[in-house]
Amino acid sequence: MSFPVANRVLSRCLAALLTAGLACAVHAQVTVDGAWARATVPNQSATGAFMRLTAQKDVVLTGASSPVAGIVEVHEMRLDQGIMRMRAADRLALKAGQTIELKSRGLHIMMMGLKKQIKAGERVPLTLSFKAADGTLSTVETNATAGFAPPER
Ligand SMILES: [Cu+2]
Repeated sequence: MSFPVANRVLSRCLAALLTAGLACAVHAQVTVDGAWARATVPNQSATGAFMRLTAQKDVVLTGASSPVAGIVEVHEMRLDQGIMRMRAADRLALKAGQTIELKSRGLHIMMMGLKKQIKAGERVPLTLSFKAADGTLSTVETNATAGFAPPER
């Protein structure tokens, strides 16, 4: 079995295994890749974060949080009578083995009520919450690299 997730998650899994004997495979159901957040200018209150998500089994992204933002939501962009609008997407379904890309002008993680300026090069901690079809809840922690453009692949 492999754990293609951040070391932090893995170490937390190991801790859970050691202390409670819990199976931790459920924590490793989503891989986050290429996470970045758009850097902000002083006093900017909101920004977006983007990444690729690959689930090992069918899950739904139910929410997200970050210590640097008051509110974090999953947003989708919609063309509405010729105007691009964004709105909260309360459930984002991930199919097993299928990569979903959250990107500029598409699905994104919206961080609002920013508590500080996000400077290019900083790492922005994000916790993503998932729910599997059987009701199992899990979280994945990632660090989005701040910048004004997507990182080179
Ligand atoms: Cu948004």
